[in-house]
Parts: sequence; C-alpha cells; structure tokens
Amino acid sequence: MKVGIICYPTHGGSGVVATELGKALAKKGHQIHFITYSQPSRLDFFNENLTYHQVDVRTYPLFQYQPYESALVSKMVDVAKYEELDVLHAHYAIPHASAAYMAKQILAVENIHTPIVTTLHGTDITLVGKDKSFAPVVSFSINQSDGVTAVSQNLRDETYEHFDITKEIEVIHNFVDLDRFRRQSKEHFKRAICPNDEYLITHMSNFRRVKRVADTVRIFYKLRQHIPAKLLLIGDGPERSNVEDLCRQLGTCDDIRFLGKMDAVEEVLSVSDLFLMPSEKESFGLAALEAMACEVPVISSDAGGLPELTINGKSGFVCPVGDIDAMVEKALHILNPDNLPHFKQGALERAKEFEVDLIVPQYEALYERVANNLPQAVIT
Ligand code: GMT
Repeated sequence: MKVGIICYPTHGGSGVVATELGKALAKKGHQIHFITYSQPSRLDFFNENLTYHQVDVRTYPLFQYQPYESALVSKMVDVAKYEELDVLHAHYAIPHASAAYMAKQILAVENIHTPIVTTLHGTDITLVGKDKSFAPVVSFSINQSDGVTAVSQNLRDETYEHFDITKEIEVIHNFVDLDRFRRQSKEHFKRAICPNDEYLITHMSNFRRVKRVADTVRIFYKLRQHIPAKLLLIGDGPERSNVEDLCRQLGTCDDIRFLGKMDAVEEVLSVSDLFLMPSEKESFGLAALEAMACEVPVISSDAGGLPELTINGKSGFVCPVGDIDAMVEKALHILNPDNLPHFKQGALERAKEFEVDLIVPQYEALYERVANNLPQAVIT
C-alpha cells in the first residue's frame, strides 16, 4: 500500500512510533511517505520504499504566527495526489488529524478519496486535547477519521470519557523492534560510568512536568542511602534546570549524569539495571518498553496505560503516582542479587509480547479496511 504518515519529527514518543511504523511497513514492501517539518529523528536508514516530504512554512510580515497547519494540508494534498496514496495516517491529533480532514475534503473535490487514520498518543487527549482551546477540533477530527486508534485501553477509555466520540477506537499498543532493542555487550561503558560496580539506574523522557523527573532524582537519592548506584538521565526539556537544582540541593550531582537527547539509547539501556518512569500521566510508556526489551526491569507509576505494560512482580512494579517510598522499596527488591536475574528475564519476556511483527499487522489490517471502505462500527 501507499501510506502517508504525518507526525512530529522529534524524539517524543508519537514521532518515534510513527517513524518506526513507517520503517517496518517499508521493510514489508509498502511505500511510505513521511510528511513533517523536518527529518524524523529515527528516520536514520535508507530504504527504497521510504520518502520524506518536508513541509515548508513561508514567513510573511503579516503573520504573527506561522500558518503551519495550512502548509501541512497543502503538502498532504500534493503528496496524496501525486503519489496516489491509499491512506493518510495522522499521528497525534493536534494539528495532524484536523489537517488530514481538511486535506481529505480538498482531495474529494477532485474526486480523489483518501481515507484518514488517526492515532491518539496521549497528551493530545489527556493534557492538550482536553483544553477548551482545542477540544472541539479534537472531537471533530476523531469523529471524521475513517479509522481511529489509541495506544492503550486506558487512553481509549479516557477519550470516550472526555469527548463526544461516535467512532469506534481500536487499541493498538506501542511496539518495539527487538533486533535493535536488545541487550548488547557494552561492558566498557558500564565500567566507565560505574567504576566500582555500582548499580546503574536510568530514566529517559522529554523532561516535561508530566514526567515527574524530580521523583526519579528523589528515588535515586533514597536508594543510594542503601546501595551504591549511579543515575543516567537521557533526554532534555523544560524541567531540566529544576532537576539540576534538585541534584545540587540533595548533593547527588557526582552520581548523576545528564546525557541529553540521544539516538543510540539501546546502548545505554544495555548496561542499565533498572529503569524509572514515575510519570503523572503516561498513555503507554514506550521508553519503558524499550528498556524492557534490553532486559531492564521497570518501576513506574500506575498512571494511564502503564499497568497495561508492566507485569507486577515479574517485569517490574507499578506504584501510586508520587509514592517515592514505595518505589524505593520495590527498587531494592528488584536490585537484590537473588531477584535481579528473574526481573531482567521477566522484562524481556513481557517486551516480546509487543514485538514489532505482532503489532504492525494490526495497522496493515486497519489500512486495508479503510482503503476498501468497509464500515466502521458506531457506538450507540
Ligand atoms: O511522552 C511524551 O511526552 C511524548 C508523547 C508524544 O506524543 O510524543 O508520548 C506519548 O506517546 C507515546 C507513543 O505512543 C506513548 O508511549 C507515551 O506514553 C505518551 N506520553 C504520554 O502520555 C505522556
């Protein structure tokens, strides 16, 4: 099939899922066209079935805000028409789903029928989408999509709860490529970070408030009172300087490294003993899944879809949001040398259930359904 994928090109989860989906589909012989404002961060290999179309936004003195959505619609129309796309797949509702609706209407005038699939990723519903400055557009564009997916059952439920949705929302979980995300031998790296064989704890996020990175530092601070450990923080974002201040206040700076945005995260995960994700909201937790694939057990909050990923007591633990003491207690349990090998194995076993080859066919089936105009179930 010929699929247009509209996504954010950044390191964030929705862009990563969109890019990894496009790559997996291209490997299976589909023709994939990425439409976004810059090269997606994970679009890092050549495949003859992959094309990237950049959305150019022209500046003009009249514009206080650049009309990105209009430029995006025009690019979608152009690509859909000339590449004869079978489907447009919008990742993240704002503004991609509404832009896709507009593109579909423009194409319809020329008798071109291009169905739209919208994938809801999380904050497009749970945070930004609910805001009244966006909510009517989010509801409308979900209801106008030919197929709608959510990355967890929890996100699906929350979407029905907060919006007036008439469409069936299908749950298609995040996935992981186990060829890339697997435990690799990087012992030299581990020795450099942990010269005295300390435990290595890792967190990875975009450092938004919703990620509660400060909780990660507080958990680490308490953990270190019991066992020797180092903390690696991957990613960057608005909370970074507050987190740095906290490290200074707690006197933990020598044991914490800020690695910033990274591409080869699997190399760091390969030497980690425990991954922390204490988020306030988390529709699925892709970063946690990638850690598990590298045999790293996860302690997370119980927010959103995280309990759908973790098997409590096997691949890690979920604890109430903000319950730092519970997370410390569970971390000590996992890191006990008698338990750690079982949790590492449990993490990998769980990750295998979200392997790319199991999940991508669900998207292919949905594309087939919308391209062949088979009816969507309507909620009564
Ligand atoms: O985690 C983020 O803040 C990035 C965000 C995004 O949309 O780029 O990630 C969301 O989508 C990911 C992929 O589907 C999910 O795994 C994340 O859980 C979700 N983040 C939140 O819900 C906060």
